[in-house]
Amino acid sequence: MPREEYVLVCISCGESYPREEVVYRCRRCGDLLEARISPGGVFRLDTLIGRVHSMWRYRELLPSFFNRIVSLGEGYTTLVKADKLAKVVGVREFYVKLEGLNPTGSFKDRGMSVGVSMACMIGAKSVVCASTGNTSASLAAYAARAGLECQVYIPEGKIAWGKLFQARMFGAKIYQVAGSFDDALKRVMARGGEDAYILNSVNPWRIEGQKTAAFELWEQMGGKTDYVVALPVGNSGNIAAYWKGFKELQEHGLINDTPRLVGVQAEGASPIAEMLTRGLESLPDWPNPETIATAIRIGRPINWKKGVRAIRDSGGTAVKARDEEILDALRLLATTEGIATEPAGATPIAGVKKLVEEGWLGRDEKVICIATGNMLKDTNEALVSWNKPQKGD
Ligand code: AN7
Repeated sequence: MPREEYVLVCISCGESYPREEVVYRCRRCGDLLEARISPGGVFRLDTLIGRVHSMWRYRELLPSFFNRIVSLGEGYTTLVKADKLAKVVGVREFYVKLEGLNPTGSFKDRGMSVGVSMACMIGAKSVVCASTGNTSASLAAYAARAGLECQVYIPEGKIAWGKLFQARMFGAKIYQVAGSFDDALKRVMARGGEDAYILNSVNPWRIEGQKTAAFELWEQMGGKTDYVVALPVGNSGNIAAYWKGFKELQEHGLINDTPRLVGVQAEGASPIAEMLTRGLESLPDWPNPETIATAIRIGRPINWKKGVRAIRDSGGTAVKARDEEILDALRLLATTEGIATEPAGATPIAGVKKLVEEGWLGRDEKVICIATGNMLKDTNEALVSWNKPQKGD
């Protein structure tokens, strides 16, 4: 079978770059880049049987040119059917994808497997990212496995302890930045990756790994696409990755229709939802993002153009959830189904509840919510407010 061909293409002006060029923004117009693939062949449902139980089972639509694949067995995560939750929320079928089962406990591992493999390919000695927590935990682990030095920039005091512990355990150099994630990312991007390969989701190879979650939903749902997929949105790299995955399945004739994608943001950090609900043409300024879902405490999503395109082109929508609604959704999921996630991972459930109440989602719908991170990462007791001692206890 011929090998796939890859090239990096600007999403605005179409300028292209060789696949191994280290470039994060189009040099002509400054916009985002996308890794574009011409596959040598494609999988079908039956050709996947017996393949490795990781995202690398979809090898025809992933890079095969690496000299080494840095993998910890990421992907192929469980999709749980949640019948009680379907009843409570008021839809026909409800599923939750447990991305917290990935090696470091979040979906970021999919992107890091491809991204760190690329870092090895180009001969990088050091990798760097800004992070609200999960990206840093994941990059630190994959860098350790690959033998690379890892630097992470995090907003001081604003990431969950479990995630900070992971980055330290995996040996990353940790820099705390006064300010938000957006300030930390600005710091990383300003240095331009001169001494380290940047592995935030502005790096198109991250998206290549994360798109495999869409292939998995297609496989797990028996080749069907008659559902809505709801995801938490921070930088909006992940929702863009799901859209890329579904579009590729469509381009290769594996599906006719694509699912609608719903992006859910925490109200205090919701520039994309604000932009879409108000019909704005560009992202509103959001200088002080704030939410208990620290993973998505992001005011200036670097991938907003890709994310907005994914939501619009899929016929989906964006919705906001208040912190109390996110925590209610988390408790609901936990107590009705025995599934839990970190707060950001419960935002899609809060969003879906709202969309059912508003009538955007009909009672006949099948809904898949992506629980993006493991519950044990963020065990801040303030979250479990229902256990606060009551007066008289
Ligand atoms: C659990 O770790 O941005 O919309 O620096 O950790 O692709 O940004 C985390 C994001 C959702 C949002 N759920 O995904 C980081 C970081 C969880 C997350 C998101 C994140 P994007």
